[in-house]
Amino acid sequence: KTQSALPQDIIDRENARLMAAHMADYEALGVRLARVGIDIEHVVDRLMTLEVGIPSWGMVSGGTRFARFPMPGEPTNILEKIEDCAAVHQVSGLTPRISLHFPWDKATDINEVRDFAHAYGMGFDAVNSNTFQDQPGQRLSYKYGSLTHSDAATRAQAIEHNLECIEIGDRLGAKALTVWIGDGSNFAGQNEFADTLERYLESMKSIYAALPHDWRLFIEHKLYEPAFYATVIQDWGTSILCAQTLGPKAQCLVDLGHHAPTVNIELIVARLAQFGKLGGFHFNDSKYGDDDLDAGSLNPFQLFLIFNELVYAETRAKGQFNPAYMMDQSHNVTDPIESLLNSARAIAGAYVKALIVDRKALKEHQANNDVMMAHHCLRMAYETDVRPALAMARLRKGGAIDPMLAFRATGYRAEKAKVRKARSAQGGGII
Ligand code: LRH
Ligand code: MN
Ligand code: MN
Repeated sequence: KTQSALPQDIIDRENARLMAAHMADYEALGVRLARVGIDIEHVVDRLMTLEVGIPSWGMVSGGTRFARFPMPGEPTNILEKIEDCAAVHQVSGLTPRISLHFPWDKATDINEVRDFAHAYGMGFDAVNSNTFQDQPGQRLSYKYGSLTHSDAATRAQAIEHNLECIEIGDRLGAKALTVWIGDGSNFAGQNEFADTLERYLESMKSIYAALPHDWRLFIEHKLYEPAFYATVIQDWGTSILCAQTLGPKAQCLVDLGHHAPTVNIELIVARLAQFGKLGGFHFNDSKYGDDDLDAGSLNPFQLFLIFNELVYAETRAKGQFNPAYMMDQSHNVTDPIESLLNSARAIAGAYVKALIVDRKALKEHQANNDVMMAHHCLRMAYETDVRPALAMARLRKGGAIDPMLAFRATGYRAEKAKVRKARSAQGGGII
């Protein structure tokens, strides 16, 4: 790594200012955890292995179909997006990879993109294909579907795009392709449920066949939008059936926003993990449906319960457990860098709280059917203030005790506003 996105001396200065208080808090948490038989150093070591990918499409102000409100200094191209991702990683120490989305991130010179990222110490997470929109000059339209389209030539075009994504991803060092399609129907009778799924599997078989040996294929489900009557890959049931049909490299990706409001997502996570089909996550939070709000910003207890399942699944899997953690958020009214820092903190916090659950005691309470004590066991971990452990992990990775304050202190966005062109507010949409 030769480049820094943010001036390190300002981060160091901020850390120095907060150091004495941080050390006192860390020591107090260490004492507290030791009392219940947990070594804080062990927790910090585990946290330091956690890595979460950043969505390239989340680096600019998002929008709804109604409007987009761009902010001064937001990135105008893929290289600037990578630079902003590097800024997030520099202070959080948690986000060393960027997940690209094609053709949105299509660059003429892939090697330049790769080298630019590497210079900042950044790598690449799963690449995403996009057959849910038409691009200028595209031969066949996806209006009535892509991988499941009734027309074979349109399906072939969508397959071809996915193959290109694999090829580009391979050159970047990515190891997975995430496929989310908007295919489905808006009216009863528009198409047959069985026929569209059959065509999906047929298309996905061709994509699966093109995967390099060490790649995975993530199937991302979502219950609705843009198909408002029925979506082809609508839930984890259809997703796991497809993953099982396709083979071992195919796994399910859980985007937290892609479920009906009352659905028990942690239960889905446990089921997928138990059958070796938990491929990864798109972390975010939502109140209604696919709101793409900051992870943990509305429902931190749910995020904790998800990590509680992940920690348990990891102990059961004995080394065979490797979900890809990524974020998928849309930042409509906040600075994307700050929202990603907000989410990084929430994700790391949920993980640490799951790590400090007294699993031995929990098992005993479960065996004794002591419902309240079992629940109490989870609550005690969840209600622990683990911020000093997060700060220590960040510090040891060269990051900031308080990433949000450090980032603000650098004045990064204002600096970028002087040199980056203002982007157009025209049009809604997610990009
Ligand atoms: C679909 C989705 C999927 C897309 C992204 C832009 O709602 O979550 O992951 O690729 O949004
Ligand atoms: Mn997603
Ligand atoms: Mn989504």
